[in-house]
Amino acid sequence: MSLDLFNVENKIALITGSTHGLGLAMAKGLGLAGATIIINGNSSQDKIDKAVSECKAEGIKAVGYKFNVTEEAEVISAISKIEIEVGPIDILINNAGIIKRTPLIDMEVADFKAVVNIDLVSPFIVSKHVVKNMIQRNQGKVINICSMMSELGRANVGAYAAAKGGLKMLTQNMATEWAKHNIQVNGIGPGYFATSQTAPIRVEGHPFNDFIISRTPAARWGNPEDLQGATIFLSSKASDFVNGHVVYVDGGILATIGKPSNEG
Ligand code: GCO
Repeated sequence: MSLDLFNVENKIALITGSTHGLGLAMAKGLGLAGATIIINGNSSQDKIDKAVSECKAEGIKAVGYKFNVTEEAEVISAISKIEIEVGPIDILINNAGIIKRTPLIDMEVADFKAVVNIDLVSPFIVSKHVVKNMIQRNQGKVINICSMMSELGRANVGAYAAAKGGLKMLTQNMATEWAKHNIQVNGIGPGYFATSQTAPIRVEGHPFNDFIISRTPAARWGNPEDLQGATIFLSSKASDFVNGHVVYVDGGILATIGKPSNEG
């Protein structure tokens, strides 16, 4: 079997929210496989520049663009600039997202809307404007970063679960509408990974840390690099007939109801 199937050499990949964490890890995975990666963030130019420098130090072709994925005018302008200055976007990874851990009964409506706006509405906004060009070229790859919360509820992350559950269905609808243009839309559902987002619940001895270790058959938190294989698969020819699926990279969490605490 030709490894050309997984070739992303010289493809151009935009990864939203990729200055750190899983977004940066997925970007590096594609970059180390030969793609040109576009780092995006909205918090600070310094963070974008640092991420780009980090990639370049590893021999990765990388450029950075600062824009707010929730603001359609900024997205339209940024995509136009990228396609002129870098080239046509072959791969879009909608990774930008936030989480707010608050019981629903206590959650402010504004906070609920903020989570949904970034985690669900922005993949729609960015995809709509990137895919317009992919349709013209009759090819493209879109990957939406879903979550365990695309399938399961968890106390105190209701807005996030609503958004990520919606993102799974949006992935299926995007696939339904765009597959005829040779655009494959799929998702990646990370399990519990060691990132800044999970740092507060990953502290040694934190009840949630112990819970995740026992709830995950692999008995460990994911490392961001664990996502690079699925990212390359869904970004390459190898997935040209894969549409609307979420590939869960979760150490087995969704495969099991778990085990009694007294079982080894
Ligand atoms: C949480 C975690 C999760 C993970 C991931 C699981 O508070 O439950 O932050 O949301 O980040 O999304 O797939």
